[in-house]
Amino acid sequence: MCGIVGAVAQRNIEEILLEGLRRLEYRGYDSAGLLVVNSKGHVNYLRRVGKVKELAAAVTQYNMHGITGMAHTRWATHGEPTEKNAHPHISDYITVVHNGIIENHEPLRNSLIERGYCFNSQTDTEVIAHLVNWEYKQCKDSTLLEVIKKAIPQLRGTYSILVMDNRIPGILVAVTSGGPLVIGIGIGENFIASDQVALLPVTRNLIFLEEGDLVEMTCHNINIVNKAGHLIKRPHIESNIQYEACDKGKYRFYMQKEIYEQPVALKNTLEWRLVQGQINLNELGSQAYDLFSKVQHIKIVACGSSYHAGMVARNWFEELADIPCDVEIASEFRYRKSVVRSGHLIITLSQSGETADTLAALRLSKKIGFIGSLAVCNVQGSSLVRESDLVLMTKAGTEIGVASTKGFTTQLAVLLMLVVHLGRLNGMTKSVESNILNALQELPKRIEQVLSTDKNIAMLAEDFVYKYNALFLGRGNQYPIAMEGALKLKEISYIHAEAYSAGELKHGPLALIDIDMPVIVLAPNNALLEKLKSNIEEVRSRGSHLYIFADQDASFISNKGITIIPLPYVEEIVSPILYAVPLQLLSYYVALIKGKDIDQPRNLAKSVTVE
Ligand code: F1P
Repeated sequence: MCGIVGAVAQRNIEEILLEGLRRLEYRGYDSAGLLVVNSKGHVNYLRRVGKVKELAAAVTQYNMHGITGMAHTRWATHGEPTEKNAHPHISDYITVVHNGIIENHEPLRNSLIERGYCFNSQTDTEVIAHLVNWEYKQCKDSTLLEVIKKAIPQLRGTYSILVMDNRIPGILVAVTSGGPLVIGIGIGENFIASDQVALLPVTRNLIFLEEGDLVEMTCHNINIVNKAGHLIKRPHIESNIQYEACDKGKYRFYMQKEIYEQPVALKNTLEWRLVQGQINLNELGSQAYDLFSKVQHIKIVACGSSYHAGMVARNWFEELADIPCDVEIASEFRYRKSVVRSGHLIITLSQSGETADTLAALRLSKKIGFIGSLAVCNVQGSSLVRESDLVLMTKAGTEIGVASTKGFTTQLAVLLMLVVHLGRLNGMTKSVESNILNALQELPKRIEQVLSTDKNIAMLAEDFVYKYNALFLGRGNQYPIAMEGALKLKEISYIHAEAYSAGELKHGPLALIDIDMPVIVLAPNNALLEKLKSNIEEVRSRGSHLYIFADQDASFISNKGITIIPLPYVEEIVSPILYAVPLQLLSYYVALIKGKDIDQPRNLAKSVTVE
């Protein structure tokens, strides 16, 4: 993961770099660093363990200034999150920041050690710094760009890097081998970063780099050489992204705010698509009509919560639109041979649009015969949005908490609308469509009702604080929601949680059941309820405490060993969306009571930009 930002200017850039890092912190936050060179050629260099605010405080304390430089916020891949492993890494006068992984770092490190280099860190990045330094020494008259051209073929992996020679302020060289990089063009100054949001305070005039691009950047010039070695021009794009300087308002945590924003996020996602009694996705344009008329199979690819949304959508596509659909974790899909059928459409799901494995899956799909791609995404201008044939945006607004909440529920809403859109082409009746439309329209109100019972869920959370494990059970479309609930609890409260399809209990997990294992059951009143009740009895008779989320009018009664959490009635089809919400609240409150860093849980990052 990691976020990188660089600048070549004629004014002090340290605050520009720090603001860039604050906006890139979603990519990693275990350490941060910055190196700037001032107009007299003096180098200022600082690294700190922890979040960007630690670095910012140190920068102020040391009164650092500079006109050329680079900064980095890290998500550790090679080496612990220590100051020594924080970027930038330096080899004499060569400075490097890096996002991604150098896969052959070990042989390179060994060979550089043999050549006399001493390593100060455990990172793969330091290998790049020494390698560039070595190549520089081999051809003393070469420019930094020429030297880097020699180093690149020796590096394997997916990465983006910035390099500078501290002795020559005013020049930055950047390389991208699959990792995102965007240039920001200023007036007499230029910038570069892993994500455009880092650059928006200084410019909206952008150039998105492509895989294999090598860039030499000064205050007045930007030279781009493509993978084939040709000097090329890439289009300038005026960014229309609204970066919401998200303030927590009355909330203590972003995750809390984002949970409570769901009724509005859903309204924003739905409203303009539900018109005159119809679900309208005309935004997809006529190209979509041609593509959809050929669709015979769907493959959904995603990671994390987005994968769970994909599992729900798979059931919807098969049940409502009669389209065979399978769903796969992106990191699995990209490394196995899968059979692509005729009329096979790939749908990628990603809140951020930058998840490395999901992007790689999309890129792979273009080579192996899929008829087209559609992305469901929450971030305008993200790589997934730019590279997909068709895009449906969720309108959740910026999601900052690492654990996805409104990103997930709005994804489900968009997917259900897409199911109807495709289902129509496959003969879905008007009455089925209007049932779904009504159910979707009701949803924001029902979610508000769930949110208004937050005090009960906060009380329930007390029961989980001293537990080490939890089991989540669901059937049908509640099974992926059970998975999502378990993921949320793991992510932010560090309680080990597993989800099972309730029917699988007897096939192993029942052995885990005892008084120390709370069991959370998702039990809306649907065709599988009777079956689920039998599963519930199997658990109850073995001593676990059951927490049953059920329709308020269902026939469950709180009893010894059973706590019922009543939820408002919604149409079965949208119940996965509604039932996700109390599980988000539950994990939020458990993490809150345990005093965890809810928005930035340990070892995680909002955007998983390495595989
Ligand atoms: C996928 C994901 C999220 C999770 C966390 C890490 O992201 O696994 O679901 O909550 O933020 O990344 P995306 O592809 O949906 O952006």
